[in-house]
Amino acid sequence: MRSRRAWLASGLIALAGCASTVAGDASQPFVVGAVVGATAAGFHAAGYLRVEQQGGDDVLVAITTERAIRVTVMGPNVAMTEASGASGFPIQLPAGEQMLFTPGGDHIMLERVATDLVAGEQVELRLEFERADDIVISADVVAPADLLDRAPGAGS
Ligand SMILES: [Cu+2]
Repeated sequence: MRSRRAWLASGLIALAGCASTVAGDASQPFVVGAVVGATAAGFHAAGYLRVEQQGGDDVLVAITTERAIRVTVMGPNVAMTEASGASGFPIQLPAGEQMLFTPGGDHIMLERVATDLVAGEQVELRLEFERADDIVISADVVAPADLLDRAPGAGS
């Protein structure tokens, strides 16, 4: 019997497929299950997603959004601190691999969001690659208590 987490993950994959501009194009990266934690204006919002690369080697150059000053990468595998001013980008995306931003691991931070991010709404994120076309996705804003269930993880 499939776990609730697995069921949720498959639902998220379907949603991400609708939101991605390049879904189904095997030569392009695509994004699965993007969520952002509900956050009050002025604070940093954590974001989680999985980027899969079925094409050749590429580089994730940046993630941007109109809802925050900038988007950075944080976590145990990122050689930076918030104080260093570095963004954590660019990130290598080798052919056939995936990049997982997950709770407890590396994640993205939407720095000082301009207005409240309210659970139930969506935030547009633009992923910029060295080779592939930009991908624009709509990440679901999720209450903090629901993030572990909704975010992509190693088990989903
Ligand atoms: Cu963070």
